[in-house]
Amino acid sequence: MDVKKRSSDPATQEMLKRMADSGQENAWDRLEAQEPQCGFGQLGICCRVCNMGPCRIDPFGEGPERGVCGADVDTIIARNFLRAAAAGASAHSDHGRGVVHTFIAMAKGEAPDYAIKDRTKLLALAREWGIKTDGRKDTEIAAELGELALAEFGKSYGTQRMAERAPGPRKALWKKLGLTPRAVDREVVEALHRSTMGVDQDYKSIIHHASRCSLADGWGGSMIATELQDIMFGTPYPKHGEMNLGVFKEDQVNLVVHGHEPLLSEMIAAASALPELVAEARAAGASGLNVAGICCTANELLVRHGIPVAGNFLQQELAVATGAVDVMCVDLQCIMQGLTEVVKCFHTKLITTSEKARLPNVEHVQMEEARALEVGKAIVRKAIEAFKNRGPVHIPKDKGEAVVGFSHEAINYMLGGRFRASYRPLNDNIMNGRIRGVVGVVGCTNPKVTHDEGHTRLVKELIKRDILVVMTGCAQIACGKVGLMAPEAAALAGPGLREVCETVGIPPVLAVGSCVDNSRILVACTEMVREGGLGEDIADLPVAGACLEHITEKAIAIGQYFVASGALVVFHEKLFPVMPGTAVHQYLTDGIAAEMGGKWAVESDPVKAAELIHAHIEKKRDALGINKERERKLFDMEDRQKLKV
Ligand code: BF8
Ligand code: SF4
Repeated sequence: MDVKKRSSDPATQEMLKRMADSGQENAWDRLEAQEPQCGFGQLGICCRVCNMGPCRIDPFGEGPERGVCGADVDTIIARNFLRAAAAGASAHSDHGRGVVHTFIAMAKGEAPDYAIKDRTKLLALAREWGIKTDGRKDTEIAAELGELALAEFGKSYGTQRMAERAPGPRKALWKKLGLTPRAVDREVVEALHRSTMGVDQDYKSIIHHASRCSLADGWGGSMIATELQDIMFGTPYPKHGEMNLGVFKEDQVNLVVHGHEPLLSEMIAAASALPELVAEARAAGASGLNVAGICCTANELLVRHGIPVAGNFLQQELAVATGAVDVMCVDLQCIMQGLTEVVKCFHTKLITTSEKARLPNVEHVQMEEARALEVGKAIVRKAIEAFKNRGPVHIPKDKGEAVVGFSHEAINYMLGGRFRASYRPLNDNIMNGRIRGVVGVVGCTNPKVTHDEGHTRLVKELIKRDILVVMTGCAQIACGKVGLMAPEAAALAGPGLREVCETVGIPPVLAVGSCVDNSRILVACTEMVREGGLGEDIADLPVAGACLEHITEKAIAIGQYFVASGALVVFHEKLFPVMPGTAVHQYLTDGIAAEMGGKWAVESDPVKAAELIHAHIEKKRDALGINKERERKLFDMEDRQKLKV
């Protein structure tokens, strides 16, 4: 086993060796056991939509060219793509709906442990949605806002309210193309309907709906999740954070929160700070209580409270294998069933908390919003109890220091200051060329490629080229671990970006949050357009998105909503589930740009991906006419030098 091929992260390499020596299995081992994986599946050319199948198309043109129903290769790929986007949109949006339910309960006084933490945001969103705010109690406003937000998931008529935020030309384009997202549920149901046997069989029409359904996620379910979480838990502002397995403390009770919905983990974090529970932990022989996160629940707590992150998706089993985790408390999404096996080798107590995400033979403590803090306390007590049974531990030393929490409001504030918060300085620095553009590097970590390496190498290459990077998800954790989100990382940036970072006091890589927080990037792009000087639409901006290690269907939904919002999105060539050389591949990576301004690109090599993105950004700059400006300035300087001679 070559651990360096499996991961570029030293803590992960260390734990991989340890697990191998102890005969414990993890995702990399199970991937090896699966090999060779089904090539048809990888290329998206296997259909099991109906029971005349499963059908597969021969990629070499020697076998069948159509499924039993007559579906061709493009239809089959597009249908699989649409179903993935719909599943991804469902996951983000069902998380969003869960948040709205708790939000309404909070507003009605039925969830007393939750409160309005960001009143400014509550009022701003209420006004945006036409809710009367004068002379009303905050909770009254919140209750009305919550009901309107809930309707966004299932309303019978109309389109997503959040989509109104998009730049004017983008909204006009969506309207013209019939892409303005309606209710989230409707888009998802229609996606499943269209992709059943014998319905939509024109690949462009199928991808068209993948756009609409994904837009209902980005400009709907995800954005609602982000906004309402901000109101209830606070909008992120810059703070210190630490990331990697080295955040575990040998002498403390370590409680890991893992998943995506921060509703309960917020309460666990609050409970762990209560003096009575700290005293109980001390009485059990620990020096304190240490809450750390994994996956996007981690990102949520990190950007709002600076709670440490133990690792990203592929590190969940490794965290248990340190022997230092007393409780691993999971909510939903990206929770490997493999955890149920690895906990058998340790004292670690695995606890599920959402009725939507159960694991066989695992203790379930149901999250209840009416008594959420009590549930949080009960889970902390279970961790204290489990601590007493702890065996030997092995905690890798590695951890990265970072400054995190760059919500779009924080970027506004950092750049413009309290009294003139604006994106003007960012736009100016893009226009004067110090910053060439902005790229969102997001998404998962996949064992099929070297863990973390795609993200970290790509990001280093981008900042070297004076491209500001914004991050979410597991990619954010990958880069945080290696110090790319520390202010000192400015030293790795090109001279222009470095100058801006040092002047403003930001790192060259900004941690924005969880995967639903990709909606913050949509809002930031819209603000850049609104600020002026960089075109009229997101498609005009020198921006792009990238994910070189994607796993989940959620990543497909995110990619497609960025494409349909006008951005270039780069995925790893071998992980993109669309067979090269097909009409649908050609469409997604080229033809779609003529309609939407955005498109997909595929590239396996992080350096080449950075070059591709840089070239795209320079093309956008040329089109905006802002590169000419720079050339003129350089010419002026030369002119002056000549004069001196
Ligand atoms: O929603 S990046 S592996 S944890 S899916 Fe999952 Fe992918 Fe990580 Fe967050 Ni996003
Ligand atoms: Fe085969 Fe068509 Fe059924 Fe798919 S829908 S399994 S291609 S018959």
